Amino acid sequence: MTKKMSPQYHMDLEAKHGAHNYHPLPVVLSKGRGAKVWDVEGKEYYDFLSAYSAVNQGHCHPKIVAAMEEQVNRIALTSRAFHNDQMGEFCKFMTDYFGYDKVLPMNTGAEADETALKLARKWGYEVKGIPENKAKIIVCEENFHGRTLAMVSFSTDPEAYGNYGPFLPGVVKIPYDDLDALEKTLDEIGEETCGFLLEPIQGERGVYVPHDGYLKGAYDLCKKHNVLFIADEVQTGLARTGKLLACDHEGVRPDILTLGKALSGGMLPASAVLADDEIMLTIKPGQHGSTFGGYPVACRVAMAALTVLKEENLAEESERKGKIFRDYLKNLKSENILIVRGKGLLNAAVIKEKENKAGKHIEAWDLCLMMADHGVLAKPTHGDIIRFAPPLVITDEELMDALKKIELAVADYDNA
Ligand code: IF1
Repeated sequence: MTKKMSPQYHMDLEAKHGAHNYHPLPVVLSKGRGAKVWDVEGKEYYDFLSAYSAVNQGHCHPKIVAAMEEQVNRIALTSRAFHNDQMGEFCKFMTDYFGYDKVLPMNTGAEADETALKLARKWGYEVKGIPENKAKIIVCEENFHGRTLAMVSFSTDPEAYGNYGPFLPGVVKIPYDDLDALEKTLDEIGEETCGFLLEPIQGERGVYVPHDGYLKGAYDLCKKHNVLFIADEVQTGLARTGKLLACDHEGVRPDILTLGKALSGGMLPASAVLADDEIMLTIKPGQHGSTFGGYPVACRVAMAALTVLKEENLAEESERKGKIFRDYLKNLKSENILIVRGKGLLNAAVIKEKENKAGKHIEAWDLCLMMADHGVLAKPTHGDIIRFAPPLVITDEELMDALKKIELAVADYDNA
């Protein structure tokens, strides 16, 4: 084996010269196709993370790659100082696809959520009539909306916000999945509140699914108090949970919708905010934007990525395969799998920590290492939860094969 091919070589380089802001599983990937990835030594794995749901359409989807290649060879970036011949097509495509008056393109999920917050505040002052600098936004405990300062100001996770203060004012945090808390808070501060921001399923919390009726109930309370219902579908959107949007499960149409991740099928950072004119047109030229937001490559890639979702019925596929996945895991009846939950192909299992026969404490991380040995990649969250989110293009055969490998890893864990 040459030095360049050794996984350790790459991990050492990264540790020596890269910031230590992540703790990845010890695998070094170099190729991906569909639901599979390969490491630098050629070992094959099923990808059960999908880059946190950014590659819903599968790795290197040929139609998305083709769109990207064609565009980068013509013109990649114009900035928004000039028009380009993809932006208008993209805006029409997006607003038809999702049913909103307007779209505002950004790059990352955090930027889309920042944009939603800025829009909500502008709307709060200019349409709702909240007195200057008094606008409040209501967010949920245990949320994850990104890593910018405003987004970590929303966070209740000390890992995410610790020693990054001072934080953004005007943020009110309430428990998730609690309509009474929302009602009480709106009764108190509804008049100066511009928006309520939530994830339809809390991803980082460990795929925490709220009770049926929560989204609709929250939406109705927002309407009663003239507060914008803002859905962060950066992770849950784009067919991941078995519908195009997770809000579709309850027939709720958010006032502001944010998308990211799979909007580009994992090709590049592309995010978007959708809203109707009353909200979106409060931002005037020069008041918000980004160098790369809506650049020609992202526009082309996003249109291709969204076309693939429909052409390949990925929402229906996600719904159907998600049921197969959860049923299989539940039927394992392992004493170490405490809970299996999720919607579509966004799932998680709560893993019991234990002592192995050598008296060593083992937990979800160790099960992930065992799964990697058997050829399935997934990542733990919060120490005791494993997220399972394969690309939605995974075939039935591949899914059964992956489930058998997961079963072997669970048996290793049970017997450890
Ligand atoms: C990391 C979690 C997933 C998100 C929602 C906005 C963003 C995210 C609902 C920001 C990002 C990521 C980022 C990734 C880990 C990850 C994650 F575990 F932290 F929660 F997916 F489950 N809204 N989620 O989930 O999007 O700015 O990153 O494009 O390493 O931080 P971004």
